[in-house]
Amino acid sequence: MERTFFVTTPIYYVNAEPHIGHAYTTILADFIYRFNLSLGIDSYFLTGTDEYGDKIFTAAAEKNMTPQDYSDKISGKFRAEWDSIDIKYSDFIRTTDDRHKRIVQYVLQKIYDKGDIYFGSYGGNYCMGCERFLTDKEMVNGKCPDHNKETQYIEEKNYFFKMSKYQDWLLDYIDKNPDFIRPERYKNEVLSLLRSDRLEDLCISRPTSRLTWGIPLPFDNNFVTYVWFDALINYISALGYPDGDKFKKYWSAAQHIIAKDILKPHGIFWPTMLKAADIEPYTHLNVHGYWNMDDAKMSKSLGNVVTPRDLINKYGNDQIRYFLLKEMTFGLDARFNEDLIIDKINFDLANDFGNLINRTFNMAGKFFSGKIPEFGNDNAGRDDLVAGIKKSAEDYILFCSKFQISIGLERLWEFIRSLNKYIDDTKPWQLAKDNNTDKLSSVIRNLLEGIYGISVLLSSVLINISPQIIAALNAAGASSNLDALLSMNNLTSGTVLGELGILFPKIEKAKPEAKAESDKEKRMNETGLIDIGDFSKVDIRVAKVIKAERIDGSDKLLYLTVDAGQEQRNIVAGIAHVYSPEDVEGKKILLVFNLKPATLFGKESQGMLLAAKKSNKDKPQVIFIDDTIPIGARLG
Ligand code: ME8
Repeated sequence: MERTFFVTTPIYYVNAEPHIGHAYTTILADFIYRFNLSLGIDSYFLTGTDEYGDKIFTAAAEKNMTPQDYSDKISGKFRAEWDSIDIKYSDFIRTTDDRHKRIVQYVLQKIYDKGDIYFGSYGGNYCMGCERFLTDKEMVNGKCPDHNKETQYIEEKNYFFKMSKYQDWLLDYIDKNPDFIRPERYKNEVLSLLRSDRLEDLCISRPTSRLTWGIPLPFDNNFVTYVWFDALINYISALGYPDGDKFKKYWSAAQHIIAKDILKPHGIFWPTMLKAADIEPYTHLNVHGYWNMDDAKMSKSLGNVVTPRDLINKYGNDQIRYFLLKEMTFGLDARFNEDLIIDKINFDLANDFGNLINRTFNMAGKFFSGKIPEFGNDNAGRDDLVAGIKKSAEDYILFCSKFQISIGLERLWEFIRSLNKYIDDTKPWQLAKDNNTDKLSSVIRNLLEGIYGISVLLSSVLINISPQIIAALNAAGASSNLDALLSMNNLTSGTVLGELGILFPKIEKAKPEAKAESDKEKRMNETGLIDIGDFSKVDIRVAKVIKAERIDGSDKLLYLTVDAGQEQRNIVAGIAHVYSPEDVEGKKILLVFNLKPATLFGKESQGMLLAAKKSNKDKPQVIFIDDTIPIGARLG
């Protein structure tokens, strides 16, 4: 059967306008959709808006609008925003679409007829922001920790979905399909929720006496459907479940992308709902972290919301796509500020890729009148370049397929840097001086071929600039098939190169800050001292080692799973020659929480355990922490 691919974003609530957090998920989905298309896979990309429920009803009332008018307006803004930044979604679903309402009712009826929906009474703490009841464990000081708001105690008669019936099935399914939820930390989070408690049944209705803005239950019109039960079904209603061709074609290849905030509905509610409705589970749930504005969560109430369009107008669409995809390590939170964007543009795009293109095009202009030279007879070094692009391209494809885009891009950049080094090593200007046209032709041709290969591979990221480069190489009609690409022999000798100009202009940072920064660095260099601001950048937290195991092939490394409070982390620690796994299991340690992850012996280390040693010759002593200090406590 032909390979297919189906990617979804969450459908966004229409109580807020699109911001950079929404844009990230949507750009990531757009990237992965184009990336799969470029591999020749028949792909489909769904996004949309979530329009029912208390939250939307209240937001509309505040604006003196009907919920439908209000939803039309904000949903339109999402769609316009995505159109303006060239998001190539295949379908945009709204939960107020008739096609969606019909299917929600169909699924409800199906599960009801099966006996998995019953009528009962429930009292619980309801968070309006999450649109769900929170368990006691999820609340902190009587508040929802995500929304920092008091929950409301609500008791009423309602319909319930027998979610608990599917708890064991789900545990087993996740065990048997270890990549079902990825990265691993979120799988572990779902597993620990499933293992720690008996699942409660899910309340799936709201009485119309309290809320009318919802889809009526097909078996009792005194109730409307709970917004999460309705919203999750968008992923199949858009495909025309149960009989639609798209459902038949794409559902078996479904991959959802969400941020960690909505893990529970997607990791627990949704698979159990699918199971109850006799529908195959999705293939993967891909969970990314949060963009934080210099460590504060981005939110309307904090007034630090960044709109995608403003940023793109300022820095360019391709530049922002590259920044977002490169900066966030899959699964971890990332810091967002404009200095970081400027650094990525200046270093990766302007210095590395931009310079490579400028230098090569300039030399081709100067030495070959702007024409693509033939390969010469002396082509020393070409084999290394061919091996280099092969390795980079394969890694790029491998990591991007697993949503580890930032690692994939890094691998591609290794090839870009190697081409820059090839220029420095072969010194084409010297070859020209020596009249060594034969070797010079080979060098310039190899460089142009390399630029072509990179541009094709990057065309799902640099959606405007890659085609410009390819056109300037007169290669719009050349093969973009991977094997052809890796042969580094795709261009036509003798054709004239087009003009490119500066593709990635360098951006100057705001002066006063830059100066303060360099003054600070100078002071630090002079005195060896750092100030409190520098120290506070290091986030050190108390964590408890849940599991420790040796890493095959290394006698120094232990692989630890630690509970860091808000989340579990896996870390690689160089202590196996001093401590056995049993020595550290159950102990509390200090963890550098905001260290960029690194991969050692094929394992990702998501932080660093603190240990001390007097000199390099001594063995490390782990700093164990008194059991009275709570997990997650920050050092400072
Ligand atoms: O939860 N960083 O909609 P929502 C990264 N309607 N991603 C962010 C982000 C941030 N700071 N802020 C938002 C809902 N997002 C439901 C979904 S699906 C059946 C129903 C992104 O408008 C991220 O993808 O609150 C997150 O999961 C989503 O927006 C939440 O969107």
